[in-house]
Amino acid sequence: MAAPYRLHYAPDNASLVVRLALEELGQPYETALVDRARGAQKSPAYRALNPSGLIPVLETPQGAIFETAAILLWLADRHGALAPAPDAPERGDFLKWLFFASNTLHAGLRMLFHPAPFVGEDAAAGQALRDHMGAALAAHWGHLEAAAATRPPWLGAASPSALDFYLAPLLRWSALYPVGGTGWFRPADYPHLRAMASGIEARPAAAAAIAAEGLGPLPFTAPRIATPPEGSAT
Ligand SMILES: N[C@@H](CCC(=O)N[C@@H](CS)C(=O)NCC(=O)O)C(=O)O
Repeated sequence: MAAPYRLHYAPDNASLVVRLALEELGQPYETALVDRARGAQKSPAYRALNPSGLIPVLETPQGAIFETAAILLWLADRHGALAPAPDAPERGDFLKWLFFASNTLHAGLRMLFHPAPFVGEDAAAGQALRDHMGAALAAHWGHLEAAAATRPPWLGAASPSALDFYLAPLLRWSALYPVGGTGWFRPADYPHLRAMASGIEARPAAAAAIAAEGLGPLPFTAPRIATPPEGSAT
């Protein structure tokens, strides 16, 4: 590898979170497109990097790392940025919301977007799960909005955190997917989170991601379906 990092990505996938963090950190990295149209994330070669066959993977000098939150935390610790230091008083609060974003919010969105792995192909069962998850996810976003309203240094501050770079894409996907099924998500209910997303949009990291993945001019506050220059965004 010529650069210290290689990001295995697909446009507008969870790899976007890692791309934003790498850009913000100013770290050189290579990209490797994972061709979802061919199911390349389930290939033996990719599973050798991430046995669950999910995007992203970040190859590092210390080996391949998967799970978005783990990559964020590893990068933050390694580069001493984007997160409160391990001994900082706000470290615990930062960690609990980072893991909430990953374990609860992101995982819940996956169930909303793709109900079939959880309830099978029955359309009514899929819709029932989507209805349930929509209500649950609106509550999850409400918890994060309440946290953001307290103006902590790790959510929506002038200097963005790894959590901000995780939540901005999650806001985007909540507003976009499933196409025709986003009625549960009311952006106006989350003014502090929208302000955070607007701040992220103004950063060079977002400009780089927009160019690389075709995200549109306001990817986090007024998202539209990606038109990536290469690869498929689905
Ligand atoms: N828990 C994983 C979830 C990652 C994830 O949901 N990846 C999606 C793309 S956004 C994926 O690889 N989907 C392809 C598939 O399910 O086969 C993480 O945090 O990295």
